[in-house]
Amino acid sequence: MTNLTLTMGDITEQKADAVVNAANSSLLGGGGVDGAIHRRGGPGILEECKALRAADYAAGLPAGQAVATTAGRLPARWVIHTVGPVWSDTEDRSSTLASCYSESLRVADELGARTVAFPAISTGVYRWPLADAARIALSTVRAARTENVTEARFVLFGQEAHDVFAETLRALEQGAD
Ligand code: AR6
Repeated sequence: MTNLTLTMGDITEQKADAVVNAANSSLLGGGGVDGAIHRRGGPGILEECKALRAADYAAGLPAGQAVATTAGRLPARWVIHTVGPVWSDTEDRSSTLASCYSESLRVADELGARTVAFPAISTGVYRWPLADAARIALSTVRAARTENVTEARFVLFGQEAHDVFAETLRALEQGAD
């Protein structure tokens, strides 16, 4: 059973076995969480991402999937890179967003990670509305069954995101979903 916790802060400062990166399919870096992780974690992460592209993901990592690399100089052992869906007004991509969380947890579990820190995937550059993203993220992690992972920690970047996640979690716990 995974204990679900919420905190406010910068994901690159989290002490956890694994931190999840809101990457893009290229795995070669970007802005937001991705930029911060590569900047702070150093070049070792990009080297492993390039090797993954060359070996297994010539066309890039598809949205909804997850792969692990070293965490470089971050206070973590692994970075798990996952690619969120871009928000669409016309197409329901919720199952892809849910898959980011379940696949990241599956990879973490395989690695033997006990603590995993997640950002609010797709809620920045990819424009997913925060409350809906929170509902999908929290319900997916609550439903996941893990062997090794004992803590899934959501690291929210600012008070507003933290409040939305806290309110959504309360509602889910009260069975109001
Ligand atoms: N720690 C925790 N959360 C953060 C941090 C941080 N250091 N920085 C931003 N956030 P985003 P996405 C929040 O844009 O929407 C990149 O260019 C942010 O406020 O990082 O999945 C990639 O390369 C937001 O709530 O990820 C992709 O191209 C959330 O993290 C694209 O952006 C996610 O924002 C992925 O977009």
